[in-house]
Amino acid sequence: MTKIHRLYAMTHSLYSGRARAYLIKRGIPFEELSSGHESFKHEVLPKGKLPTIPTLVTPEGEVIRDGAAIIEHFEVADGRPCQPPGPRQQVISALFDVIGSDGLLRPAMHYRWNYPQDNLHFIRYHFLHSQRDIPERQEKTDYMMNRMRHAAQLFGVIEQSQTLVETLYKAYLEALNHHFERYPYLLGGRPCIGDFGLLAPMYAHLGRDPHPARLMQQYAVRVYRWVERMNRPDQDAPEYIDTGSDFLTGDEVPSSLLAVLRVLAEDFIPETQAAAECINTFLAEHRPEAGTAAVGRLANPLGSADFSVRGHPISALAQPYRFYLLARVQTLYADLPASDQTLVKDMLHACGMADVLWIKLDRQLGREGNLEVWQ
Ligand SMILES: N[C@@H](CCC(=O)N[C@@H](CS)C(=O)NCC(=O)O)C(=O)O
Repeated sequence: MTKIHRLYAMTHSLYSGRARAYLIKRGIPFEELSSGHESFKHEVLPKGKLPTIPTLVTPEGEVIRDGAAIIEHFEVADGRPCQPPGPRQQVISALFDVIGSDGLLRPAMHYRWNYPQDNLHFIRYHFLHSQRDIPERQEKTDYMMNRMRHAAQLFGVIEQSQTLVETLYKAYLEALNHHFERYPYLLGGRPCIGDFGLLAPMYAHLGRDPHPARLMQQYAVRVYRWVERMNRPDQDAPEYIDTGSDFLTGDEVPSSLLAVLRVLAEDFIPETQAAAECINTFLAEHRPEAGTAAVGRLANPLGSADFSVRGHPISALAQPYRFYLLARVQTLYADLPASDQTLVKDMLHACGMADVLWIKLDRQLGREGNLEVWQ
């Protein structure tokens, strides 16, 4: 009998899109359940530790909370099928995973919450139906929606920054659309880890909520198709006619993809720098014991990263998770022979992303019992 995994996830959830697409593309049988399901609270949460989605329950009953951990579980077991072989491609793939997980929260939240005339009815349906049909259902729905609306501000979307957020997003969308004119996935004919990470903001929010989905359909058809493609088990790339079904040969990273990173670097680099400073100050002041959780619910008390982009100040929640994933980029780089390091460094210099190799927290992050912890 086929072994079925249970994925606790929701259609409108940003991080769910990443794990779901991975399971679909890898052909791993699963059923999706809402975190509003009775079993989540009683059977899953005690092992998952935090009520976040996605959380996976394996057929053997193992509980894995966190999208990156879910993907890592299968990657380790199956010989890393979604990691490209070459050093440049590996670093690019890992970097897109960080950017997708933590670097596009402002456009995702802005386009969801600041166009209520187009989005509200649609969003409310999803929030409402993630609650069980109990007497407090409406109240709980309002509470959850207000909490996420507020999160948009915590991530740096306020009235004064909205125009900048849109300008940066549109430049990125245009560059990504240009990249997909030649390639169905980031690195050629099949998805890498970075495709799954990038899908997180690009599916539930930017590719599905009415206002930004229309924007994508009208101005970035190729990106819209990639979002669809990432949710299908086959390659779904008929329009490319003669594309291969593997990563690009010769460790090639197309210049069109570096152009996308050049746009993203504009806020990703100063934000990463400022977040590291903020978290390092927190670490110096609080000296958390080894094993202390480095992840919490939103608005955890680490403080905000203050930085500016094109002369506009932005203040955004500093989250250790960005550095948990960034450490993977840095480990990949550190493990390379010197000649390959030079190749990677030159590539990242060319797109304004070289600093991702050096920006570090003063303490490392690990994972214990489904939580990211300070080491
Ligand atoms: N690092 C986690 C983050 C998961 C996460 O924050 N998920 C959101 C939904 S997109 C959530 O469950 N939020 C509920 C909460 O924070 O209470 C992952 O990548 O899976």
